[in-house]
Amino acid sequence: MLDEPQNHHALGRVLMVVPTYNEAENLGWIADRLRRAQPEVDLLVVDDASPDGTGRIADELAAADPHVHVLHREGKGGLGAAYLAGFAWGLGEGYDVIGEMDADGSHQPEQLHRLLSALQDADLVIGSRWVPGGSVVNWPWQREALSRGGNLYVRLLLGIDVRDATAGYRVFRRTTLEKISLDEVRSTGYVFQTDLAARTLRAGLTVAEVPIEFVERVRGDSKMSGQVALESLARVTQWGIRERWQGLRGRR
Ligand SMILES: Nc1nc2c(ncn2[C@@H]2O[C@H](COP(=O)(O)OP(=O)(O)OP(=O)(O)O)[C@@H](O)[C@H]2O)c(=O)[nH]1
Ligand SMILES: [Mg+2]
Repeated sequence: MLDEPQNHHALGRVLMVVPTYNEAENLGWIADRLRRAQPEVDLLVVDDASPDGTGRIADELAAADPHVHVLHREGKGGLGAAYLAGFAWGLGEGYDVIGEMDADGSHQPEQLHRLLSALQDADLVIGSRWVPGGSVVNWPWQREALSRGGNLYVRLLLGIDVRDATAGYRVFRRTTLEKISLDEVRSTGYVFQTDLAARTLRAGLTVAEVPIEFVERVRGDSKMSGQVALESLARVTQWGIRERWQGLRGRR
């Protein structure tokens, strides 16, 4: 059954990367939930010198629990940059599976087993809001419309068959991260997620989506900004046009 925790030993060592910027109110809570839900899974906090002391909390958690690790970066460099640093660390440490999860409780550690189970037959698994069974708790309709619209735009323009390409609850096999040229990724904001899904498909690898219940943050401030949204729109449009252009030239 979907909701019964299962044995994921076949996957090897798993690391969840959690980027943080001013998540002092959330980090201890989410780390505790992950450790309880998946005692075998390690956690890497990637903190961008949060002014609210999140980095110090991460250090305390790491000192008390060998499954928790911390990467401190010098300043706010964006979600994508934080993940790239976290992936490099995880690959260097020899993890077999490396995942992504937000610190604000939107991605429930209690549902991680769904993603890990599906990874037995895929190269990337996305916890998806917009597949049957997926849902969002506490979103105003404008936010839902933006996410659905954004995903539709991505799907049409890039021609990728992923329902929730912008979602940030994911697990990758290490072999996937090794094949998708991470050194060429330039996206810093949330478009990073779409970028990596498209790269995985382009590399001929399989992407699976499993339904999750996404819970809007209840504590702390959002880091979503107009600038981040604009980066997404601009980059997706640019990729779409480039692929179309290359497709046309290829047919001549
Ligand atoms: N290290 C690092 N983490 C970041 C940065 N920007 C966002 N994050 C983290 O990335 C995760 C997602 O950011 P959120 O602010 O929750 O973004 P969101 O989910 O689109 O926005 P909300 O719906 O308001 O929560 C959180 O854990 C943030 O703390 C950054 O520049 N650096
Ligand atoms: Mg959030």
